[in-house]
Amino acid sequence: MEVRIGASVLALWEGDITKFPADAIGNAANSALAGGGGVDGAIHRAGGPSIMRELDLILARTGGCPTGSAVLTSAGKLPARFVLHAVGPVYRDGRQGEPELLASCYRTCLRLAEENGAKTVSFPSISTGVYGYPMEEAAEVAIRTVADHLRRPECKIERVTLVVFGAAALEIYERRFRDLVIS
Ligand code: AR6
Repeated sequence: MEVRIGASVLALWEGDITKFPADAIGNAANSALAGGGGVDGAIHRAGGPSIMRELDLILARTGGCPTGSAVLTSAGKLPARFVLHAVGPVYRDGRQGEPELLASCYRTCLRLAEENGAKTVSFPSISTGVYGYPMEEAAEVAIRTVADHLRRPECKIERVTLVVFGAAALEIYERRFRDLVIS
């Protein structure tokens, strides 16, 4: 499923994000940039050790990455030039600034992608695994935030693909996608 927004395309895809070619691949990381399970584990396994070496240098320089922000590395053996390591919020009750922090992850990644000349970007559903963000609410934030970015006349990104894992997540994203950007 995909839709044209301004001069760009927003698409949905189900599957393993490490198999999906894009100039920049989003990751759901943690503020210690320490690697982990879920999509983070898959990205490091598929990309190889060079990604963690770059993150270690960033960590030494900055002390980590705050929630709601992101850092960029190269992509090792992944079918991409860059990985955008975003730190999503841990979901508590939705009233601790989670939606704004989650939106800020997507915005920061898109800005970093543009600054580095990436034209195509893929994102996993940040925060919806270990960090417990309800899929329905996270889908709304992801779709709205990316669509808002693509609508800006100065947007340089040509295609963003939201890559979700599993049929249940796809169904939720498709429903929100129809409500928010197709109808
Ligand atoms: N491709 C696409 N999506 C995936 C993949 C994959 N290969 N694997 C999992 N997902 P999570 P978080 C989906 O837990 O909630 C890590 O340990 C998954 O189904 O990866 O932001 C980090 O190091 C879910 O919908 O990220 C952090 O410590 C979504 O990706 C912490 O987990 C995000 O799930 C971050 O937690």
